[in-house]
Amino acid sequence: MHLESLLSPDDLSDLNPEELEALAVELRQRIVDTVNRTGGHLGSNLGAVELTLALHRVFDSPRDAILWDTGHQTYVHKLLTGRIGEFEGLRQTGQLSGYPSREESAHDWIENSHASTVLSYAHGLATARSLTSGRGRVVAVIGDGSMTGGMAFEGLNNLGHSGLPVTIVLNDNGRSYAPTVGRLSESLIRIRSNPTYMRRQRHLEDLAERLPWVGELVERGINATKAALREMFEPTAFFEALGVHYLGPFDGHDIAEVEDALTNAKEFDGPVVVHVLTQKGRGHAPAEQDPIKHMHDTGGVKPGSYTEAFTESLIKAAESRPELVAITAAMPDSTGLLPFCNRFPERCFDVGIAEQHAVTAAAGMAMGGLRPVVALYATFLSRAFDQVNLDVGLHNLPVVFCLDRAGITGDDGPSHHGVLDMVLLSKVPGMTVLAPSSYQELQQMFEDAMTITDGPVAIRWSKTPAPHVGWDEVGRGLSARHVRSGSKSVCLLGAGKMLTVALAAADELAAEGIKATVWDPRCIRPLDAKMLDDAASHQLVVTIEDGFREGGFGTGVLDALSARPGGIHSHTTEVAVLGVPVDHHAHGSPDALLASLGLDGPGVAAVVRARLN
Ligand SMILES: Cc1ncc(C[n+]2csc(CCOP(=O)(O)OP(=O)(O)O)c2C)c(N)n1
Repeated sequence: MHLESLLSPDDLSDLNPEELEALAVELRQRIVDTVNRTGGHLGSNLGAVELTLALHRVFDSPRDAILWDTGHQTYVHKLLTGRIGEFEGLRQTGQLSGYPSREESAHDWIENSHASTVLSYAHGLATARSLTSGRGRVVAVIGDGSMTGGMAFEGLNNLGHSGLPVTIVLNDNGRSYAPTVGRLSESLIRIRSNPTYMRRQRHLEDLAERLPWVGELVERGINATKAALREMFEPTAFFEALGVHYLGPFDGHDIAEVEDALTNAKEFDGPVVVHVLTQKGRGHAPAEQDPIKHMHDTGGVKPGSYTEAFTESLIKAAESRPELVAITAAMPDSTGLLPFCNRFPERCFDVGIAEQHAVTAAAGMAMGGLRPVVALYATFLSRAFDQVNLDVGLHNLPVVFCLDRAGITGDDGPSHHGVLDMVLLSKVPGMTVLAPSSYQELQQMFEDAMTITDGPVAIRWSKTPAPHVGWDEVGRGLSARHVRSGSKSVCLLGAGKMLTVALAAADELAAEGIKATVWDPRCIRPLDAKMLDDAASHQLVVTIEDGFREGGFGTGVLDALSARPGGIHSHTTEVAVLGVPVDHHAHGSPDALLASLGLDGPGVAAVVRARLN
C-alpha cells in the first residue's frame, strides 16, 4: 500500500504489520518534506504517527468521534482521512489548515488550537450522545503538556463524575514546547523513565490475580493488593480517584500494542485513560535532537525582532531590580524569556499551559512585593481576561503583561490572531496599554512600564520584523509622538506596527500633493490629550490598527473626540476608524492578510482620497 492509494481510514483495515510499518515510514517522510517547506508543528506530528494509525484502525471515524486537543498534531490524521492530495498546501493561503477544520473534513470535529479543551468537548459530546441515543464512541486525544491546563482537570473531574464511556488517550512525550512542568508530569516522568518498573507492576498484578484464592473476600484482597501496588504510581491513583479508569503505560510507537490497549478501552463502559508513551520528533534526527526549534513552528527568536528587544530590556531591568520575576505559560523560548530564565533561573516560572493561573499567580507575587512580568502570546491572554480584570486590575497591582504575536499573526489561522487584546485590555480600569512601533520604542516602553507602580501595564507587539530607529525617534512615558507635520487636511494615527502603514500612506499621498500629519500614538490607553487636540484640528482623522476595529484603539479616539465640547462636528472633523473586521480570519501571510483588509499603505491612502473628495 502506498500513501497515494489511501483514500479513507477504511483502507487501513487489511494491512498487515509490515505494511503498516512501511506506511509509517512513508507518512513521516511526507510530513518532513512538507513541513520543511511550509513550516508547522513537526515534532508533535512525527511522535503521533503510530498512535494515529492505531486510532483509525480501532475506531470507526467519523461515526466514532476522534477529538484532538489543541489540534497541532493532526497532520497524520489529515493524511489518513482523504487529504493527501491537498497536503502540499498545508498552511498556505486558501489551502489546507494547519489544524483540524470542519470545512475540510467530516473527520474533523473541533478546530480549537487553544490547548486543554478536549475533555470538556468530549464530556459534552458524550452527554449529547447518551441523551439522544446517538451512536459511536467518543475518543479524546490529549498531550501531557495540555494536561497541565486547568480546563483539562475540570473536564477530567466531570468525565469521572458522569461515568460516560469516553476513551481518553494521554499522548505523553514529556514535553509541551519545553519539557512539561507540574506535579502530574513529574509522576508521569517517573513512569516513563522506568518502564521495567511498570512491567514489574503489571507482572505483580497478573500474579496476584492468578493466586488460588476464592470468594468475595479474596476479590477484595486482590483489589487491595492491586491498589497497594498502584499507590506506587501516582497517575494511576490520580485518575482513579477522579473516577477515570487507568490503562498503561503503553509504547506509543508499537502499533499492535496501542491497538490492543484501545480495543480494551473501547469495551469499557465508563471513562478510561489509555496512557501511551511517545517520542517527540520520532524518526527524524534533527527534530529528535533539537528540543524546541524543530518541534513547533516557533522558528526561534529572530535577531532584531520585537521579541529580542523585549529579551534585552527584561535582562537589563532584572540586573538592577532583584524583585523582577517573569512568568511563562509553557512557552519560555518563543516568548523570548529563555535567556532571562538561564541567567536568573530562580526568578523564572513556567506554570504549564495555564494562562489563568499565570495571571493570578502574578497578582499574588505583586501583592508580596515582587515585580512580575507575564510573557504570553496576545491570543492566549484572552483566556485569562477575567483574571486580568479582577485579580490584577481590581487590586491595582503592578503586573506587566508582555504580549507577543499581537495583531494578524499569519500561518496558524483564526485561533492565533491577536486581534482582541487592545479591545479587552482597554476595558480594564486602570490598565495602561502600550504599542511599540520600533525595536527602540519597545525598550523605552519596558523601562517606562517599570516605573508605573499603581496599576497594570500591557505592552503588545507583533511577530513581523521590527523597524530600527534612532533614539531621537523614540517617545517617552505615556506621550504620543508627533512624527510628521502636514497641512490641516488629514491626520493619520498608526498604532504600533501600523505606524509603518501610516507612513507608507502619507508618502503615497504626498506624491499627489496631500500633506498628511502623522502621529505614533504609542499609548493606546490612556490616549494622549495633545495628540487628540492636534487630530481635532484636521478635516479628517484616520486611525489604523491591526486588532479588531470595533472597541479598539480607533473607536477610543472617536469616543474621545466626540466627547469634547461641541463634539466632532463643531471641529468639522471626520474620523475613519480602520482595523480588522470582527470575524474569524483564516491563515495566510500577515502582511498579505492585512493588505486584503485594506490595512496597507495603498488601502489607507485610498480611504483618505475617497473621504477628502
Ligand atoms: C492556551 C494555549 N496556550 C499555549 C498554546 C501553545 N502551544 C501549542 S502546542 C503546545 C504544547 C502542547 O504540548 P502537548 O499537549 O504535550 O502536545 P505535544 O506537542 O507535546 O504533542 C503549546 C504550549 C496553546 N496552543 N494554547
